Amino acid sequence: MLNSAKPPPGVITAEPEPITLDWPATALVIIDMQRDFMEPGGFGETLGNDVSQLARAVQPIGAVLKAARETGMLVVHTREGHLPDLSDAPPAKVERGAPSLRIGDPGPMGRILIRGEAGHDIIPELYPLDSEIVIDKPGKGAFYATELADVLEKYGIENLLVCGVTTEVCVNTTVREANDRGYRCVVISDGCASYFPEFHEMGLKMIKAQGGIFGWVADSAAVLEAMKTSTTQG
Ligand code: C5J
Repeated sequence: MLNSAKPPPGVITAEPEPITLDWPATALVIIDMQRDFMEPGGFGETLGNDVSQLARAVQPIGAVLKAARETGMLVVHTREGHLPDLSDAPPAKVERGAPSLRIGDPGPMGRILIRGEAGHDIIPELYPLDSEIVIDKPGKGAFYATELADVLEKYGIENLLVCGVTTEVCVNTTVREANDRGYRCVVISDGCASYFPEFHEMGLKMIKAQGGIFGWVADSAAVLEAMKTSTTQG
């Protein structure tokens, strides 16, 4: 936690300031914890990244996911990826850079970043339950060209606990999209990770700077403590 003093019941010790959430109106959103980003041979590695950098987020996400499941919180998992015919993949994305394999090419976990392939799926440690929502997204943000806004509205969600990978790409993009749509976003700092530790740090700073211009940042221990002590838990 950010400081050692116990917060009042239900209050998340966060930056830039503590926040109290209406828990029945809160969803846990887990961004792109897919084999394509987390494991060797996937999209992340084709871009030249050291995928071992992301492993640190798995345990904190698992702890919050367990607590969310116990309290009946709405859980949303997202997956970045494209249709097999690449009709939803802009050429500007597919043709970019000089990766070792491009989106759609065959790799050790199936075609890179393609829906239905092994690499596109979520890692076993955080695998969604049948009752949980999985949003397939073609972009970095989870709202772009998806049904996420409709799902959140249907469940009366006003607040998002956001975690996943990578901090500065899909987590940041989704938080910015959500902030513009009026959601309070609490980003779980140790439940996010980047291939570049300095981008992780800056990605979190960008969210909480200027009085929380995009949202709040708290660690998993602070979120778990607030969930445990809250009296409004669903
Ligand atoms: C990236 C993501 N980094 N999930 N996707 O391309 O952050």
